[in-house]
Amino acid sequence: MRIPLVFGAWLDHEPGWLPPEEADSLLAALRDELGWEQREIVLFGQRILQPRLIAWAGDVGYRYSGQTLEPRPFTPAAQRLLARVRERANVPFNHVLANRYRSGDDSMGLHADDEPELGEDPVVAIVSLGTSRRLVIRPRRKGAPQRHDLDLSHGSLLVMGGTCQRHYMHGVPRQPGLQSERISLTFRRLLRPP
Ligand SMILES: O=C(O)CCC(=O)C(=O)O
Ligand SMILES: [Mn+2]
Repeated sequence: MRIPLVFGAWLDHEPGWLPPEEADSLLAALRDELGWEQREIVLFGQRILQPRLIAWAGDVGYRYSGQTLEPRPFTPAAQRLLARVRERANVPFNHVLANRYRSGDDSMGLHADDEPELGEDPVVAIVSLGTSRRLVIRPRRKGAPQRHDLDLSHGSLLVMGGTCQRHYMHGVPRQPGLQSERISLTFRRLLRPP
């Protein structure tokens, strides 16, 4: 379902994108295959542990939040999913960042995916597996209309496109009391360094 936002931004949300059995087996495979770690980031000059686990794959290094994710090969399950997401979004993604929210205490702060190596107005696709979590989407400009909250369920796909990263921020707030896990995979197209 295409959701137009203001200023040329849009979302494309497809809740049942992966059939449940396929989503189940992907969740199990990615949990095992990916090299999960909890990284330190620098926030307001202080080193803190990210409140979630991450893993990634791609043949171009990615710098974000003061850290560098060095190139790593795609695992078999991540490679299969990459091919499907590329075809569905019609974008030649070459990088995936996986986030593992171990419970409702894990989260991701409001941010935009606007690093220089993504180029102007990048399309970013998010595949969700496991427990549903709320993705909040907020306009950057105070008073601008249209905030959006979406519950991203098992097997769903969300594509953020147009000027979304220029005009909106997104994040996954804590949901205290939630005991179960979610893995999200965010697909990006990184431009190669010159
Ligand atoms: O977990 C999510 O749905 C959001 C992930 C995200 O925004 C990111 O990896 O940049
Ligand atoms: Mn993001």
